[in-house]
Parts: sequence; C-alpha cells; structure tokens
Amino acid sequence: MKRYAVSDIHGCVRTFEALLDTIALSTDDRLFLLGDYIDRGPGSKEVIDLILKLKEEGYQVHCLLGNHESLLLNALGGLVADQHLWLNNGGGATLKSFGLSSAASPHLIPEKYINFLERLEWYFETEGYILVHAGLDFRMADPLEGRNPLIWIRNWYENINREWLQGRVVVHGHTPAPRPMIEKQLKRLDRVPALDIDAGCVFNSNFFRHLCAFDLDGRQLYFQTNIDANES
Ligand SMILES: [Mn+2]
Repeated sequence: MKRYAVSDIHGCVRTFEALLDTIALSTDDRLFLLGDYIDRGPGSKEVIDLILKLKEEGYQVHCLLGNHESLLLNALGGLVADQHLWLNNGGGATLKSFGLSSAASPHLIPEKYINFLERLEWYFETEGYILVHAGLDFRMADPLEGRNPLIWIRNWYENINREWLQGRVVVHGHTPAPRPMIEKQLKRLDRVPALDIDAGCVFNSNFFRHLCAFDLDGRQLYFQTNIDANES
C-alpha cells in the first residue's frame, strides 16, 4: 500500500493519466488529490470523468476542494459578480470542456459533476501528514478551523507552529513552484515541515509545466511534463 498526493491538475487530463502510469497506481494504493481539477487547461470535464472512473473501478481516490472548485460553486449561487470572478480565473475553459460557450451559464454543467464538487473535503489527516489545497493559517488557534485560508492562503511558512504539527508535514498545492524548488523543499522537511507539490502544470513556461506526484511513504517525487495543450 502506497500513498500519493497530486495537486492542481487544472484540466490537464492526458498529463494526469501519464503521471498515474508512471507511478503505476494500484487499487491497494491511496491517491489524494489536493484540488483545482478544473479551469485553464483543456480537459476539466475529462479530469472529473477520470476521477469518477477510477473510483468506480475500485481505486481509493480522496479528493479535496481547491479554490477553483469553490469559485465554480459560488458562481452557481447566481450572482453575476461571482460568475465573472470564476470566468476571470479560467472558468471559460471548463465550460468549453462541457461543449458550452465560454460565456454560458455554469448551471448548464450536468448535475453529476456539481455533485462531485459539492462533496469535496477541506483537508485530510493521514499518518504523518496534513493534506490541504493551499495551506494552513497558523495565526489561528486551530489552523484547521478556518475555511478560506485552506483553499486561498499563500506565503504562510513563516507562521508554521511545529508544536501544533507534532512532527507532521503539510503537503499542499495552489502556489506554482519550479521543479527544482520542490525537490529542494523535500530535502529540507526537517527544517520547514511543508511541501508545495504544485509544479505549475498548466503554465506553459520553462519554469513550470509539470504535474507532480509525491509518494508520502517513500518521500519520493515524480514529475510529468505537460502533454496537454495549455495556456500560453
Ligand atoms: Mn489553487
């Protein structure tokens, strides 16, 4: 049994599939997905389809909420400002993946997908780790209590409370980091017990464009270069 974490797929379904092939995921393994399945990349619908298919086939896939899923759920609330906020953050690509116009109402997205989004978790605690989309706000008495910081926070390492963590490591995505930085972070977990595994898959620059899988037990990183058409 192995445990893997992957974050910020952003519609890059072929890249995600290739990464799953690389780690040779089996039904004994647990795959933790840390959110931002949708927006910006070309295959948001297909990413959710693949996750649902894996679950149906007996794979143990555990899915967190990302800020992009939250933006879409807010857009469904009906306020024009919320719809614009989602569209300004790459929501048009998600609508297109459903065969809709990039200015269509998000209410046209089939219920099956909305149900998936509504059931996403805010964080996971698993032996030795806390898994979350963006990070933890350690200025709060209980960093797991807040909702917004879990999916939006950036630059929070300086506030890390090691006493509260009790030896656990926080694995998160949300803030794109170049591959060498992620590799460097992994070597320094004894000093900073946090690992950002968002290698900026959907960003087509030499610094990013990788999807990363982290083996929680072997403490090993796997990288897949983006093979989807992506944002330039
Ligand atoms: Mn994010």
